[in-house]
Amino acid sequence: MKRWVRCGGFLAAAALFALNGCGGYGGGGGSDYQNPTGPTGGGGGSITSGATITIGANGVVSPASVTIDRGQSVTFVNSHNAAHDVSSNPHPDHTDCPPLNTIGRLVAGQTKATSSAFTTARTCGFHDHDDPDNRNLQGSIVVR
Ligand SMILES: [Cu+2]
Repeated sequence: MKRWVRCGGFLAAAALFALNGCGGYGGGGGSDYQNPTGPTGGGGGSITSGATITIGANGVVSPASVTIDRGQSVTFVNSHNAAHDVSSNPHPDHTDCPPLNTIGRLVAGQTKATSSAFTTARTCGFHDHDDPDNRNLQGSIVVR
């Protein structure tokens, strides 16, 4: 009598002998865990940017306050001729709104969106970590 252990054969046999080393069953998925450092390749750009904040040529953020919906990111544009390090309040711990810290250092001319979304309804203040007392480089994101 022939044994029914050929892979891809009779479906019932395949199910019965799935543990017999046929492999390939139920191996899909497994890619939905959160990458703690944010997307690096695939998956980037899937978050909608709810607002854009520009550091102007005059070194002043504009607008200083924006409102976004939960689940959105924020885009920062550095049009100033110097680098800035966008970080969450409070300085120096940066603990209020972790997505803001994914901006980090922006060189002159660089545009960057937060790589994670704002998921908590709250007001997120930010500052330039290299110049934390400069009110021209401070602002807030209202997450609703
Ligand atoms: Cu800081």
